[in-house]
Amino acid sequence: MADKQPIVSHIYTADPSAHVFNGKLYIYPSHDRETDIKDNDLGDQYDMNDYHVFSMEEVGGPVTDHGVVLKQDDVPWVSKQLWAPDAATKNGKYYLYFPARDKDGIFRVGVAVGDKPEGPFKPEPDYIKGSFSIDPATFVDDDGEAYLYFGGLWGGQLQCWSKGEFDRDGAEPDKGDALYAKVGKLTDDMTQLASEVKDVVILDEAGKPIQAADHDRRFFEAAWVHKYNGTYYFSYSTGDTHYLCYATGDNPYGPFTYGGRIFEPVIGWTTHHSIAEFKGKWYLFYHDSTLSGGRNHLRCVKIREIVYDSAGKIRLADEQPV
Ligand code: FUB
Repeated sequence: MADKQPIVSHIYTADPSAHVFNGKLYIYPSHDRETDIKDNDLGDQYDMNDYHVFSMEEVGGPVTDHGVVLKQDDVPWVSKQLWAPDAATKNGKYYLYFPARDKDGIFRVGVAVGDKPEGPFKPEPDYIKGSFSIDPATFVDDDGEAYLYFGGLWGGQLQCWSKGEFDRDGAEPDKGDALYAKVGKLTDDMTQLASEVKDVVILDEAGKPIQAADHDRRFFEAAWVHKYNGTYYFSYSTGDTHYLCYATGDNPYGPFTYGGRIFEPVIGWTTHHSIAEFKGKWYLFYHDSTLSGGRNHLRCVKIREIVYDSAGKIRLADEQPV
């Protein structure tokens, strides 16, 4: 089934992280809002200040908006820009992970805890120690171990951390190995990193790290991990070339080998997604800017079905194999 309509049109939504909890599909998106801030490469126009949660019984069926589940004013360490969130469950609790700028303007990842998938969520007083940059994504493996992935270039500040500490003037390299997303195991209570974060290395078909100049394939932002048939899929956005790509590996840390493109550029600058199985079918959750007539910072979440071929390669269900 292909569904190219926004899941909701009463508010702007983006960066959808989808999970199935208790047999229902939940989507944790960014909540875009109007602003007078002009578009720039740091993404200042993405000036969001709260989160809503959505749920549905069927893809294409009615969508419930559970309202505001967390807002900027409730998080003591945040100064602005509540960007792309994700959620996870463990030990009967639900966790909302979110990036935002701290009081020094540095992006960090925070977590808020709730009793139900639809929130509300109570934020921890400080950000997750050792976290930085944007776009947190969680993956809970079959053995119950949970991992936090994060990172995003340019406005997401990943390039500011190349030397291990924050350097406001850090720049994306134009040659050599590309910068990597980060991954760390979460503590059993899901609120801290259990260890130092590692690089999520993406290799090409020849086993060599993807190069910084390879803008069609290098990691930019929007990390997501899912597992299909025992294989770990690390998917991401290439940013300035606007593709959604994936790479596969045999464990949650990688390395991952580049596997191909899932999605071509959408209307709007950013592209950001998640992938989840619901009622026996697999779906790509993504956004574009069609609802606002193409305004980059006013986006809408949509859903498309995906399929895997016999080699595990992903394609959209309604597109012919190439
Ligand atoms: O929504 C703000 C930022 O735009 C996200 O964090 C990025 O992934 C991009 O979609």
